[in-house]
Amino acid sequence: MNKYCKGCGIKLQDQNILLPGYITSLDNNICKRCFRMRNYGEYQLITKSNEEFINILKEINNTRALVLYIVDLLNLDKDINYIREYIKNKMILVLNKRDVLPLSIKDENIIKYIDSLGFEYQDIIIVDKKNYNLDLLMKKIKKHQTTKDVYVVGHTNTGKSTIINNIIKNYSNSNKEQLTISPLPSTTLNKITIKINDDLNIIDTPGLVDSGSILQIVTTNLLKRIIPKKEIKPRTYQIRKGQTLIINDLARIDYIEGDKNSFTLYISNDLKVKKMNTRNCHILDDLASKSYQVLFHEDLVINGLGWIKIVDKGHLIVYVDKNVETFTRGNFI
Ligand SMILES: Nc1nc2c(ncn2[C@@H]2O[C@H](COP(=O)(O)OP(=O)(O)OP(=O)(O)O)[C@@H](O)[C@H]2O)c(=O)[nH]1
Ligand SMILES: [Mg+2]
Repeated sequence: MNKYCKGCGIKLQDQNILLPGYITSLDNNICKRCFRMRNYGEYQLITKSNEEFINILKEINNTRALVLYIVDLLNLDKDINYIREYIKNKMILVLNKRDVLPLSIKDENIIKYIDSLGFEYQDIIIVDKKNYNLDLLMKKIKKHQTTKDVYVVGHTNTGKSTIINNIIKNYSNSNKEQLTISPLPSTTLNKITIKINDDLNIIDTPGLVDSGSILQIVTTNLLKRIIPKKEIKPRTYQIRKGQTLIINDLARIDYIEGDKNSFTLYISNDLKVKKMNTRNCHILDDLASKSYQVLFHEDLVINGLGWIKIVDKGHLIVYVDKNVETFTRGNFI
């Protein structure tokens, strides 16, 4: 059988129910895993190697095609430039999930920050799943397109398939088949070519797995609480040395040394935060710890969870699962 799932791109097969791509009838267009995700919200995690992702990038690099590089504004990578190691194509940098960042932040300030990271692009745009700037994105695609094919790349879960679904819904007459989307990593498993019209094919790709993300180590229930669904309401805490913040029993930040400081948390509204004295606190102290001397106006990022905007310099210790990456950067907002 040489048929591929219209939801995730996996090769379909009717031989083994335990292997990916299984279908019960040759008439099915989507695999069992996509069917269950779409109809029952039942997620089956498939672990993908990043080697496949990199091979796809190399293939794209051999074409002249325009690339949409999708970045999740809430989970800005430590280094968004990594993709340039593999592809030199013309690119539109698409900053997604605007809807969950506070509305009070101006788009131009977001772009100014991204520009300070030195990423080279043909164009840049801020979008979200509610079609914010979708018309403008289509105009920009038309302007920069070099061939019929336009590839969509980026980390897993950044919303690549969601954006393509919105383009299908709003711009395609010939094609109404929707891609599978889900809050779990590695939903899309293979390249999928979608004909939007006679002049445009959009090609969805599987995302690069971020092994340092907290989303890789939590249960599906917790994952749903960590991923913000609504506009984040930043939470500010006045902190003195000797005080500790605990984020939903997932991460702990001790303020060891420094003047009175202000920590603003940009995390899902569904996560609980506690402030307590470090001296009496034994919560999470068996987790891996990392010490940071933060400078004036820096963020502490906990990959997948969000970030803490810190106003003044000081010494912190962060406790979080050893597989979760943490780093500091200049204030994003
Ligand atoms: N709040 C918000 N959520 C979004 C947005 N775009 C996508 N999502 C959510 O992010 C999750 C991942 O979306 P997908 O479209 O499956 O992401 P993907 O990049 O295709 O992921 P892979 O196929 O795993 O590489 C889903 O739960 C989406 O509903 C957005 O603009 N805002
Ligand atoms: Mg996808």
